Parts: sequence; structure tokens; C-alpha cells
Amino acid sequence: MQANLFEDTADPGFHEDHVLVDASLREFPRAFVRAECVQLLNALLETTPWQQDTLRIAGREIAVPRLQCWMGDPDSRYGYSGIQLEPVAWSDAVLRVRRQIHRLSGAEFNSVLLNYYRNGQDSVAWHADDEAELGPNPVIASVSFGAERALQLRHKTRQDLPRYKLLLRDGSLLLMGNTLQDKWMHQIPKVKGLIDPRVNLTFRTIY
Ligand SMILES: O=C(O)CCC(=O)C(=O)O
Ligand SMILES: [Mn+2]
Repeated sequence: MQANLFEDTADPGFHEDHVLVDASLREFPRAFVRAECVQLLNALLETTPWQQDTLRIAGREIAVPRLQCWMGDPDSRYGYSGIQLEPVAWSDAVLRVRRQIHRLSGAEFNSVLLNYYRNGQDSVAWHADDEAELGPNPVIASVSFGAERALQLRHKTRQDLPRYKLLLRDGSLLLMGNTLQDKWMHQIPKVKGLIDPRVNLTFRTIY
């Protein structure tokens, strides 16, 4: 009871910095209070036009292991691994999330990639968000609702550095610093037996 009370009244601006040699992450573990998290997860699940995208690998069409939606200002077209994403218009739920992210980060974002991990079998493989449209050193704001999942990071060239692991909790914001995409890769691995859904929003600026 006491722990919940603390969580519900905790300051959304509370944050912790993780320093990874040549990059940094700023974690706001309680960017959204618990009551908002439940409302926002449901609203995002219900009002987002989720799509099953496919990747072409060695001439074969492979379903991406999660559902996605690219949302943003009309001119924020985005593509990766051969997928071209046309933005859909901002939904009320996502605008509500964006307002809080602008407040906490002091940065502005004109687009967002939403990922819906239906259960532990959905995942995202090792990658860096380093596409040209994002500019040379993009700051990306990653917001999570629903099931807690691990974010793993590994350095692109320094094999001597250990992997870094962070648990992305319900209602958290992770600001990925400006050198992270250049120096590090990240992934969300599959989790056996997990049945709970998770929605992640990565707010970006497209130039
Ligand atoms: O789900 C996450 O926390 C990360 C998603 C991600 O890395 C991406 O969409 O680029
Ligand atoms: Mn990413």
C-alpha cells in the first residue's frame, strides 16, 4: 500500500543518468503516474492504426515481430531496412504523451514510431536509429507502457566493453543521448512465457 502511494505521488521529473563511456542515457522511471499509465496504454492500443510491416530478407518477405505505426507531422516521412513509412495524423493519446515528453526533456519532436509488442514473442533485433533523416546526432525519447521489458545495448566497435541492460518500466521515459546511435546498438529480446502487452513510443525529429 505504502509503496503504491509513493509511486502515485512521486515526481515525474525525477531522473537518473546512465553513462556509457561515450554516450549517455537519462531515465525518468516515473514520467507518467500509475493511473495515467493504465489509461494511456488502453487508449494507445485502441486508437492506433497498428500495421504488420514486412521486411525483405534474401528475397523473402518476413513479418516484423511486432506491430508498428509511424505518426507525425505530414512531412516527416521515414524509412528503414527498405520499409517506407508514411506518417498517420497525431492521435489524442499520442499528443498527450508528447506534451509530457516535451515538458520533461525540453526537446521538441515532430514524429514518433510506435511499437506494439503483443507478448514476449515480439521483439526488436539489434540496430541503431542512425538513418540520415534523423540528422547526425539524434536525441530520441523512448516512452514505455505496459509490460516491463529489457533494453540491451552493445558497443558497435569496442568488444571489450560489457553489454548494458536497462529495464524499461511502465510509464518510463528514456532519453537516448546524441552519441548513442552512432556508438551503440540496442535490442529488445524475446521473453519466454510473457503474455502481457507493451507499447513503446520513440519520439524523433525528422529533418
Ligand atoms: O521498444 C523499445 O523500447 C525500443 C524500440 C526501438 O528501438 C525502435 O523502435 O527503434
Ligand atoms: Mn531503436
